[in-house]
Amino acid sequence: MINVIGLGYIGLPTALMFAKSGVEVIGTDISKTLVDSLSQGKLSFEEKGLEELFKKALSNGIKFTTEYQKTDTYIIAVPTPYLNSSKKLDPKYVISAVNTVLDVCDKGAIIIIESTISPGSIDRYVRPEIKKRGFVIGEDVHLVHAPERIIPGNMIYELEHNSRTVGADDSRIGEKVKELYSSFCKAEIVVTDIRSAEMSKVVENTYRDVNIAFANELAKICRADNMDVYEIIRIANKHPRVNILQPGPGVGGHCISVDPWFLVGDYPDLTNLILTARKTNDSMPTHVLGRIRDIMREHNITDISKIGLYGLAYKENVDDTRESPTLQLLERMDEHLAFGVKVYDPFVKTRIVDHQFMNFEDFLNEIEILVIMVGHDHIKNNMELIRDKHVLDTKNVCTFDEAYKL
Ligand code: SAJ
Repeated sequence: MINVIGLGYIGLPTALMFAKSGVEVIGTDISKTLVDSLSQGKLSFEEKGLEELFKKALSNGIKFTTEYQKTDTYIIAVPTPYLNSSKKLDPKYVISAVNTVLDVCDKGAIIIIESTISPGSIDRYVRPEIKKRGFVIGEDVHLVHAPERIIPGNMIYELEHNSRTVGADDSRIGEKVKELYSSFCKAEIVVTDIRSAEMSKVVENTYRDVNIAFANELAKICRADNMDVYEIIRIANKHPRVNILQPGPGVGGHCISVDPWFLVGDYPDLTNLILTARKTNDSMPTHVLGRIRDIMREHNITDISKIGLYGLAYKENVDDTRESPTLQLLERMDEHLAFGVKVYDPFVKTRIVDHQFMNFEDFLNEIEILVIMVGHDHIKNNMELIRDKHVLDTKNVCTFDEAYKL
């Protein structure tokens, strides 16, 4: 039996995959409301294929509880926020989960940390905590770091098909954990040490952030000369060794916009490129604001309430709004501007900002300038409804030439 601790965006699908594959799973979360609703068969977020996987896991007997279980394997997938002031990892949830595991576990238990942590965190925060409690690591408990790589929007497929990393102190324990993940992961599972597993995870997300920043900088360069950045990237990508990503209104989500800060926080003198990339991506909502002002000027529009932002999620076809470029943009608009601006997202069904509409047509009826902040399929399928607006298309999804670009 395994105990998966933290039933959020990563822990829940992982627990369900194990259960679907026939592993006995108990899912634990501190939120009683979440545990109750999962026990009643209600999911907490939307994701392609999750509903079906959930049904299968329930029929295979997965249980949800707020209590940690006595078992031999624990998977910790709790949040790892960073401290805004220092940009360093805040390990409080991981530490608290590890401590509660120590309260209940048997001798020889394996504690697998799946949460993304900054390189060195296990040495810095987790080992001292375990030692303080009088446990001998490698005898009383075994430590493993097994970060995930799944992408929201395609999580279930990627859980099965992405390669994974398992970092362990003891390679025999690493092999044991590899076998456990092989129950659902069909791709290569690399066994390494804990420091390498921590570092490679953060490096992967930082690589993507730096590459998106390059595309975003190109968008600014092309705007300065009134050139079409998408055409430039399309042509450049014909080169066999060039693969430029897509510019956009900013980088959101809880991974790519967060993990590079762990490196910047720990190695401030060695991370010029990474820091500049972060700043470039963080500057994109301000760039969008400049483009909105251009359009208002061009069409003599002064009424801010005629602006509509389409999309609150951090990217297409998901309902997750963490660090979303739209929220960053709203924060940066001065109070006067933010006051009247309208917002709509078909995936976000609870009201989280002022002037948020729940109906697309009502939203369109109120606005003259439509800013596409997220390229949901929904907007791609509704092009005919937006043709009469001044459209600022920050995601290059419009099929008509009149749309303004980044
Ligand atoms: N974005 C762009 N241009 C692009 C690609 C993405 O502006 O060409 C933006 C998106 O719109 C979004 C942000 O970047 O705002 C991040 O989106 P994403 O789809 O690149 O990545 P995430 O945050 O959903 O998931 C990432 C993935 N990491 C990598 O691709 C290296 C995923 O594999 C990780 O599992 C996940 O972080 C995580 O949990 O760490």
